[in-house]
Amino acid sequence: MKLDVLGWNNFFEARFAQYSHQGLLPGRVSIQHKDRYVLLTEQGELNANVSGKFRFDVSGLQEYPAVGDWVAYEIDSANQSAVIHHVLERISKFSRKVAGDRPDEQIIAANIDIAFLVMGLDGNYNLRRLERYLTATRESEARSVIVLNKSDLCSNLKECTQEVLSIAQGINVIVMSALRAEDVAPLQALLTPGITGVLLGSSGVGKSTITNQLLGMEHSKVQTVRDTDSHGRHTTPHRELLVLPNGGIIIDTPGLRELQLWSVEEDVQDSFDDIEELAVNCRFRDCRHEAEPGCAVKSAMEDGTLESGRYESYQKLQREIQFQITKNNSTAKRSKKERDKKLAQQIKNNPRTHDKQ
Ligand SMILES: Nc1nc2c(ncn2[C@@H]2O[C@H](COP(=O)(O)OP(=O)(O)OP(=O)(O)O)[C@@H](O)[C@H]2O)c(=O)[nH]1
Ligand SMILES: [Mg+2]
Ligand SMILES: [Zn+2]
Repeated sequence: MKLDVLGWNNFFEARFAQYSHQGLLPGRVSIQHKDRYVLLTEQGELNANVSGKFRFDVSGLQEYPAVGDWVAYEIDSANQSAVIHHVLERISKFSRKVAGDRPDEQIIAANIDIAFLVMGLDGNYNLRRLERYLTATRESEARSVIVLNKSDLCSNLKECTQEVLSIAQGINVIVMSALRAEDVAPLQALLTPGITGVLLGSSGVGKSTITNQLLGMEHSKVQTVRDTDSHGRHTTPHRELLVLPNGGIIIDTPGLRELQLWSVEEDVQDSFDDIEELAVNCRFRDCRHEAEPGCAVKSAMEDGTLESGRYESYQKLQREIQFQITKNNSTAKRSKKERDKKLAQQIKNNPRTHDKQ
C-alpha cells in the first residue's frame, strides 16, 4: 500500500526524517487492542508492539500510539511483526479527558481531518446531546460535519433538520439513510484521497452501516437496535481505520458512551447549573443529594421545582465521573508499580551503573 493513500504527507515526512536515518519505517495504526497494534505499512498489514524502552519512557496514556497515529517501527523478522519505537507528532487528536489526581488524556483517534457526528433520526434524536458533541469536538483541529442518519424512519424530517440547523452554527449537516448506498455520496465526496474521517455517535446510530456503504462491502458487523428506545447493542468492539476503495480513510468507532464522559466536571456544572445553584443551599458542603439531611436539591424535587428526570440524569453523570476517577486512579497506581518493578530489575541486572548515579 502506498503511504499517501494512508494519509501520509509533508508534515509527517518532515517529522519522520530523523528516524529514517536510524533505519526505521513509517506505518499507520489501524487497530489497537490494549497493548497490541495493527499497522498499515508499505509492507502490508503488520502486528506490532511498542518497544520496552518506549514503555519505560512514556509518562502518560496520551503518549501511547492510538488509532490514526503514524509511528516509526522496526521489523522483528523473528516474529514477522513490528516493534514501535516512536509516535510522530499528531496533526489533530480526539481525546477524552480522564478526571483524577493526575489529569490524563485518552486518545480516541489521531490525525483526523473530519469528524462525522452521527445522530439517528429515530429515538436517538436529542438536540442536547448533539450540542455536547459539538462542544467536545470544537477544541479539535478537525472539521466537524453533522450526519442525521435514518431519515427513512423520520416522519417530521423538515422540523428536525430545521432544529439541528439552528444549533449547528454553520457546520455542514448531511441528512441521509445508510440503507441507501447512494446516500453516502456526500460523505465520500469529502473523503478525498489521503483525507481521514472518523464516525462518532451513540451505539446503534448506524456508524458501521455507513462504513460498509463507503467500503462497498459488509466489513463491520451491524446489529439491530432495541425497539423500545432505539438503543444500540455496542456491536463494534474497537476502533478501526479502513482505507476506502474510492479514496479517503474512515475510522469506525464503538458507540461512544465515552463521548458522554467527555463532559468532565466543569462541563457537568455548566449543563446542570440549575442543580448546582440549588446545591449551594444544602446543609453539607459535600452533600451528594441522596439521603443527607437539609438537602436543598431533594427538597426542590419534593416541592416540584426540580424535575425528577433531570435529577436522575445529573446523578447518573456524577456516578460515571466517579467511576472514571476510581478507574483512572487504579490504572495510575498499577503503572507506577510496574515502573518500580522494572527499575528494581534494572538495578539488579546492572548494579554498578546505578550505584554511581
Ligand atoms: N431504518 C434504518 N436503519 C438503519 C439505518 N442505518 C443503520 N440502520 C440500522 O440500525 C442498526 C444499528 O446499526 P449499526 O451500523 O450497527 O450501528 P452502529 O452505530 O455501528 O452501532 P455500534 O457499533 O453499537 O456503535 C442496524 O440494524 C442497522 O441496519 C438507516 O439509515 N435507516
Ligand atoms: Mg458499529
Ligand atoms: Zn444536597
